Amino acid sequence: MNGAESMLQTLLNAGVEVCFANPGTSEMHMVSAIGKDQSMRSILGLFEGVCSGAADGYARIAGKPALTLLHLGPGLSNASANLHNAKKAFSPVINLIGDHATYHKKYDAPLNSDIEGLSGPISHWYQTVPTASDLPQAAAEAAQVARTAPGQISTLIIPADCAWDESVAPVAALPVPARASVDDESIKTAAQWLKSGKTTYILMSNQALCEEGLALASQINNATGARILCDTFTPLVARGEGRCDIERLGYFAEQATVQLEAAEQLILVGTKAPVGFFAYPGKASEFYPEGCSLHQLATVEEDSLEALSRLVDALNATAVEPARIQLAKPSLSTGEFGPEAIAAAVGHFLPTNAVVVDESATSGAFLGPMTRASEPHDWISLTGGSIGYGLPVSIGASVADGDRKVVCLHGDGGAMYTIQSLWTMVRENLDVCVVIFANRKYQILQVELSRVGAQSMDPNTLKMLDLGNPELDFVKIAEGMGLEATRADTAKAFNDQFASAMQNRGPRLIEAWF
Ligand SMILES: Cc1ncc(C[n+]2csc(CCOP(=O)(O)OP(=O)(O)O)c2C)c(N)n1
Repeated sequence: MNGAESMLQTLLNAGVEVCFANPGTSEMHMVSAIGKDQSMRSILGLFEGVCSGAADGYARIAGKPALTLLHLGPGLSNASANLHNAKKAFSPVINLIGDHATYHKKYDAPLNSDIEGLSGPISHWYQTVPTASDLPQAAAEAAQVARTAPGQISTLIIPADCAWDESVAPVAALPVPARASVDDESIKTAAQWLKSGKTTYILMSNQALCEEGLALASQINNATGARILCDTFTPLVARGEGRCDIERLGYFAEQATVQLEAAEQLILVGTKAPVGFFAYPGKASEFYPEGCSLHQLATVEEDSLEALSRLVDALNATAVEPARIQLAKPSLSTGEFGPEAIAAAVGHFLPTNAVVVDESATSGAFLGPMTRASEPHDWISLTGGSIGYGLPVSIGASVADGDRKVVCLHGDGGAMYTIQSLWTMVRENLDVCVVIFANRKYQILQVELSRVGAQSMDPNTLKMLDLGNPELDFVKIAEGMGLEATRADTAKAFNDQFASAMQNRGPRLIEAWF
């Protein structure tokens, strides 16, 4: 067995099943090993940011890592923005980065670069393999690190000769450490705070936002009156019928500070203290009021679910009923066409167990309330603020579970970053419906321009925030990649097109033109 073959078998042993690839010459032995073996599903992305975003989406739904297969430093660089988003989502990902053969490095050939230097910022762990015989063990460690809670990114740099040289036998899966339990003191403090009579809020994210975590939080809310909130941007939240409601912290400081202004005590579960997405001149960075005490019930690495369950016990609230959402779909709009009408249709037609990937940006204001009591679904958000994640993440989510309808709600500006994702959706026949909010501008930046105090209505300034000249035609763009696409510019047209997309399987795109 050569290094690539033994590495592949090692990764299969560790339960890794999918590879999102954009390879080059230095990865040919890995491509060949994957192709010959056929146990690993390999999916071509036409840009490395598609591969890394897809691996993120896959991890969020499958709860385990996929591979990216990338071409040296430039390939990794192209993948980095969506690896950043994945890292902020605590998505497990294993990057395989090909490099020049060990003996070729010294010539500093054109593609030579500091791959380790590029790996550090987007990885929890990276390693350059020294020989083919070291590759299987390194691959097993990469899988182990990726699967270690809360989910990590490992980057394995593989010189070409380490892939093609004779290697040793594949390595069995290494044990993955269990999530750490929080100590008793942490539970005791939280219980005391909740019984203290002071106004106490609980802010949750990550693992705590699964169906079970939300139900435990609802029990705590019912037993103590504590207000429960979640971060603005969260990897995945269980929503809709039968799930328990959670209030999302607003994006703008004006919203979030008002939501938290009465808090005397803030308990954090699987997240950090809430701060602004950006600083604004003269405004505080912290969203919580001055003098508010903070208690970290569970860090993101620790077992939030177990901590919440022990807290429910400590509050004697195990018999308290969580408040579960009753199905109540919004009525369809027939009036003015825009984000509100679109949100109503999404909430109305969303099928059971759908995955919603949200990069709707400013067009998403109505989506939360309109889908609150829809069919049960999972909601995925942009955790790292690097736009262009939605289309690739939708690929990965659909690959992770092909039985679930994926609905990707995307701003037109963000969509152009990784638009070649549409091609992979068609090629893999993924059940993804993409809705493009075609407002033909960087609307959020037009808002931010005045919020940061940089007021300028100069046409040259506004030109940098406008997408209207020339106009993007997403129907033609999609059709150019073989994707069935339509434009809707009335509520009626959108309702009909979205209903049909929800009833039929397979990839399609609706350009919502308003
Ligand atoms: C990688 C990256 N580049 C640039 C930005 C800055 N940025 C934030 S939102 C945005 C425009 C989003 O436009 P669109 O998706 O059309 O949504 P809209 O603001 O119109 O609602 C840009 C360029 C970013 N967040 N990430």
